[in-house]
Amino acid sequence: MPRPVAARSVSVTLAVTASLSCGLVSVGGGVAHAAPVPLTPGATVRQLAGGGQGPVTPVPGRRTAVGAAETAPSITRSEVIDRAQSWLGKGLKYNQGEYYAGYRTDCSGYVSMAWRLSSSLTTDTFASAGVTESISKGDLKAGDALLNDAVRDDGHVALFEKWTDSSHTSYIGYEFSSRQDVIHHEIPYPYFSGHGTFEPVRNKSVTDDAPVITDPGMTNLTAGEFSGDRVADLVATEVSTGKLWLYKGPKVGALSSRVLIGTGGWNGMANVAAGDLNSDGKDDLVATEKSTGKLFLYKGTGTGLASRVEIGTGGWNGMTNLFVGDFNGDGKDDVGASEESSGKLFLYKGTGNGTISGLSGRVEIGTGGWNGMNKVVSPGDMNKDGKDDLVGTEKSTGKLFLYKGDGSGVTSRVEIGTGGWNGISGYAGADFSGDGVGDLAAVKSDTGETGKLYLYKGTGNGGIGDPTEIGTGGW
Ligand SMILES: [Ca+2]
Ligand SMILES: [Ca+2]
Ligand SMILES: [Ca+2]
Ligand SMILES: [Ca+2]
Repeated sequence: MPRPVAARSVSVTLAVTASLSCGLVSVGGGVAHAAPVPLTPGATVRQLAGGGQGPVTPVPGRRTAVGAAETAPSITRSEVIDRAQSWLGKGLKYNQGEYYAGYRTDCSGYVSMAWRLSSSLTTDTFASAGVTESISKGDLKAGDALLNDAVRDDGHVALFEKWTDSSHTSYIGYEFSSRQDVIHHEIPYPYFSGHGTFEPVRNKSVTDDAPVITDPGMTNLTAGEFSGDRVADLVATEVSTGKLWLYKGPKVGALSSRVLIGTGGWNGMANVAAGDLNSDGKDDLVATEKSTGKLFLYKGTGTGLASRVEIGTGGWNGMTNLFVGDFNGDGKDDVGASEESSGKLFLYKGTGNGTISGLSGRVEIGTGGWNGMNKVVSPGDMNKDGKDDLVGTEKSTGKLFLYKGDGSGVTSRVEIGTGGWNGISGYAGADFSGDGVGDLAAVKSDTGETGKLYLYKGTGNGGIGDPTEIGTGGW
């Protein structure tokens, strides 16, 4: 997650102009701290640094630590940085005898907070408590620290975020300094001179964040009947360009049949789903704008899409698994989605004129667990009972399930794919074959690679048949 770096554009003089021994900080005689120095662009900042700390103090309400694993619970690097960031701008004043949110308001208390330790440890106890280990300069990553492990006022610690540039002579770090309070700024490696000996250390319980794997080919697959010829089409976003393409049926998946219907920006949209929300016989798209959480309707014109209309004012980033179909049996397509926070599945009833019911009018059609499902789509009717159905993948098992529509919601699920569907990077559902039964078009690809597109035809009894390759590459 990108974060503002307050000191990034500031011209910083890294020379320490005053030798500030941490020993100057005296608890009994009042804590010596200067007012925070405003970092205005172009300003030359006189670096005032250093630390010191009060005694080891357990965090109230936390289990008394008896081992390193309990002192330092597992935490990701991005969580450490987020926690460090959370104390910025709060106006907290350096004070070895004060606490905020259970942690001591000094250098080691601040790092203890960022690492979510069960005690505010001190510079000379991080290692002896089994929390930290020494690492090399070259191993430093976000959430590690530069530590002077001297006792009391001679010790200090700063959190490492990232190198300033490839020379690795200075870094951007967080610290609770005796003279500048909580600050996020550029620090010469390993630390400002005159403050003792610093070495790079790692909290052994800090884990690397899971890599963000992007789907490099086509993403946000969805399907519907856009061209008015009663043959379903596939719609997908090209990751490299953010363009939206329509792959016309019956040659769904063929590059030769694709038509540009969105010129850019579609990488900023999520939860793209298709259905006819204005009852004109042509399917429309709905999609969430990631930056605002708004839900938009893009009416299908038969040859492309009309300009978008806002149909949900916000909060749609908290919803996933969007699908469109008629799930209350009134002949009008509705929007369904699962709520990430509660795992509930909701139906937002379609009015037939392009709008849907709001938050107050939504109907719960699934009581929980839907946040454990992935890629929920409505391919139409899968079992020839005339009612739209849902298909989705269970994240924990990779199994594919059918949830039959019953006119007021969906019934209990039936397994229609025994596993491996987590390896499918995306799929869309519609009747591609023209037999009145919903089918799936799915991309099989290795992680981080493009793949091929396959058609899984609906059998008519709710299941799907064996895959047929319909897109040879780039998916
Ligand atoms: Ca329409
Ligand atoms: Ca309906
Ligand atoms: Ca059905
Ligand atoms: Ca079919």
